[in-house]
Amino acid sequence: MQTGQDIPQQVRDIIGRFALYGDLVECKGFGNGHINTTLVSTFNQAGVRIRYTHQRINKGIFLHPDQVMENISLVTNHIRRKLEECHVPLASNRVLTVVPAKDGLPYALDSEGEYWRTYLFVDHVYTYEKLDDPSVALHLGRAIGRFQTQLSDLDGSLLHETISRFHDMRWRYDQLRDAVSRDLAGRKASCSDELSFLFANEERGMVISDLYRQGKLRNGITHNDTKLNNVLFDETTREGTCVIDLDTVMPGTILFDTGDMIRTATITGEEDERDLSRISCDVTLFRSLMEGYLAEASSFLTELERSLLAESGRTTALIMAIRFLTDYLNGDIYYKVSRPEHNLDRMRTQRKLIESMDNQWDVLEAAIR
Ligand code: ADP
Ligand code: GN1
Ligand code: MG
Repeated sequence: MQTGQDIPQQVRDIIGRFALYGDLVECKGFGNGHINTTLVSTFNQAGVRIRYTHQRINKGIFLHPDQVMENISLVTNHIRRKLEECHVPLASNRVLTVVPAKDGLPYALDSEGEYWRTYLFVDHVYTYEKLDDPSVALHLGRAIGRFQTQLSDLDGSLLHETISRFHDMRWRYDQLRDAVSRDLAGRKASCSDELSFLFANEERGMVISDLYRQGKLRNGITHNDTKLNNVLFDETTREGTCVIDLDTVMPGTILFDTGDMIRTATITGEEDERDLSRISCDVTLFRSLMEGYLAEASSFLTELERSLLAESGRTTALIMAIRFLTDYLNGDIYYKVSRPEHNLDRMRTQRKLIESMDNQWDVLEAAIR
């Protein structure tokens, strides 16, 4: 943590471009995201301490950060309006609040041309990297179902596609094939078994992606990154109050979101766990997650969507396995890594999760029914 005069001038400069009052007294790195860089600052505003989140948007991944911020402003304003219409108290705990830059834009550029944004810091919340408590799974399911309900009447055509073909399974397999044939990091031989697994699952993996492409699944607005640690849980009520990390909010099928929620909430270990004996799909967590989700979403789910809920979890674990292995083969250019086999380890947990789901498939389907 940097306090007072220790805060580097570069950080002071970028924070100083936002419309914030008072004196910057502290700043530190925060969170476990794979993509953006997050800082939390503390300001003294005439004796009251207040915190903000500042994020550098990863320009290598989000090629148009201004469009990302346009989407986020649209979505957060829409949700805030809904909360206000329904007189829900404490809206700023329940939806991200974008703090504009001094020129009124929802982002600011630093001296190196990097894009930054600022949010109010949501305080008195927990985030989880993995779950073992079914009641948290229930709250997560509700939070994602509520988020989908809140966005159900927003016109998807107003949103930019911030990463094109993000959930397109065919394209992900093409990227994997490309990475295998280039073998840029010379790692192909070390993952032949993992590659066989992925190619053996190709046909089944296409089911949701193809139905979506053929227009057989509704096209709505989806978050596209509804992993467990992108939901903030209130310390007191334990409710999943605020869905964050909105960079990938785009048009899509709600199954992209149920999928990531199932993938990250039902796995019994962390995404990069090396001891695979700790990884499986926890049916008790799955049941509670679905109970919470369906309590919010039953009213708008179609029969087809409902029949594909378990499949969405399997599909998202598969697409993540493909993306992690592709990045491993490419020499770790996309995800932050802290060891050479980090992406390979991540792929292996997803594979183990899929195998565990397959072993309990009837139980998962029965839980939804
Ligand atoms: P990434 O894209 O890198 O995952 P996130 O937007 O998810 O970035 O932020 C990383 C972490 O920072 C989150 O998991 C959460 O713990 C924390 N965080 C982000 N924004 C806020 C906020 N407004 N209030 C409180 N915590 C936040
Ligand atoms: C990334 O930003 P973060 O860590 O929440 C990734 C997601 C993956 C996830 C895997 C823009 O999410 O798609 O599901 O890692 N985000 C992007 O943990 O690629
Ligand atoms: Mg995140």
